[in-house]
Amino acid sequence: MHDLRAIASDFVVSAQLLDVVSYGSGHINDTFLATYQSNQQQRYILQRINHRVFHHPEKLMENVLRVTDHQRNELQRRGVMDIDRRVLRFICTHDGRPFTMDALGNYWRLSPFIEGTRAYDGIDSPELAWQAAKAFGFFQELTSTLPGPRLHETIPNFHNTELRFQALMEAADADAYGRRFEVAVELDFVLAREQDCSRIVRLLQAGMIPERVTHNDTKINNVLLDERSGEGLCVIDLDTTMPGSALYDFGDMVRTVTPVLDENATNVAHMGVSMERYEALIRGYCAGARFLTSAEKEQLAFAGKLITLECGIRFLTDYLNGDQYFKCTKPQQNLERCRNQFSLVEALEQRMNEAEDLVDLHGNAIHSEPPRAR
Ligand code: ADP
Ligand code: GN1
Ligand code: MG
Repeated sequence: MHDLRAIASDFVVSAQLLDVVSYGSGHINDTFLATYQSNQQQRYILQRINHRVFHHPEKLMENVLRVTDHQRNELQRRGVMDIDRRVLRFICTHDGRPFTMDALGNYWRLSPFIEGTRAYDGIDSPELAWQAAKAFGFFQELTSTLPGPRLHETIPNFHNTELRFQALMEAADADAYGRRFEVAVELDFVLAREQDCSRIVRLLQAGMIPERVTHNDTKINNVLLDERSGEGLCVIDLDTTMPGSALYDFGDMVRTVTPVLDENATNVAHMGVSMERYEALIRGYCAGARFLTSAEKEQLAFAGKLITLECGIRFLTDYLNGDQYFKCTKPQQNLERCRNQFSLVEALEQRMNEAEDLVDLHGNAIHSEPPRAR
């Protein structure tokens, strides 16, 4: 579909391109693994930025470079050695830009593949949950000192759950694809939780919780862990790094680390939550994000449920709108994804008191060690 060799040749890499293959499981961008040969093999991630979703890729890349440059400087200042394994780097084009455009108006970027690491689509181990959460928390700690103007909002109102609720209601009213009759149960599920959609947005608007530079897509496969030691090394997929709330980042970790079934599972009657991994997440995140205020900590447990509800709302809205946003490989996939997320919302609701107790127990302690295996 794309002339990947021609695109790759726009970037300054002094090696011969061997092959380019599709890579990863993201829902938005197109990701490829490009292998080059010089004295030895070198691998890179070649990525098409989805400009139907990200309307201003130049501004997006400006954000990403500001954030990664700052993080690199901070790590240097702190005497960290293996910085290239801890911060993404982007290869310039022959005319000095961090991305190229193809003849069809697509935007592409190239980043060295960080070897000896792994991104997990789901994890069983509390220790890895701790490592991932610590790395995401540390990412926020590093960006908290970002100088200069406010970052661009690459997708405005991305986590404004109140507006996500409204968008769903509008899609249901319009019913452009005649699918509303299939989703009556799901719409009732959301209507019963309308108040929840406003809670964090209102706290932010009232200044009760602070706006921070956050990642906003802290899915577990967006952090690279060291293949051998499991250490959380590098936070990736920085397209939505912009002003937000720390709660959204913690919430998305809960959404993707604690469920016993992954996001694509359809046997949702078996959905449940691993409280062992939940506890590890709280401990890891509070170890990395030492700046959290007590008002934020009070909402941590709720945030997990909220972001899961929001994600389900987004899948359902996209289903009603004819699957325009998330990549799909089969019919009704967005509806299945929505049902998966809503079953997780119910499972999280059942464990809410326990989750709140865990936040009370660990929220103020700084655990610098991963949890011990039970
Ligand atoms: P998407 O927007 O498609 O989710 P990501 O930037 O998250 O794109 O990349 C998809 C996958 O590619 C990741 O989950 C990870 O496995 C891998 N990946 C991306 N960048 C790198 C990198 N620099 N080094 C190693 N693996 C990477
Ligand atoms: C998308 O691109 P990816 O797969 O990391 C989406 C997230 C959703 C996630 C659900 C820019 O993330 O917001 O939570 O799918 N990214 C964007 O799996 O919309
Ligand atoms: Mg990703």
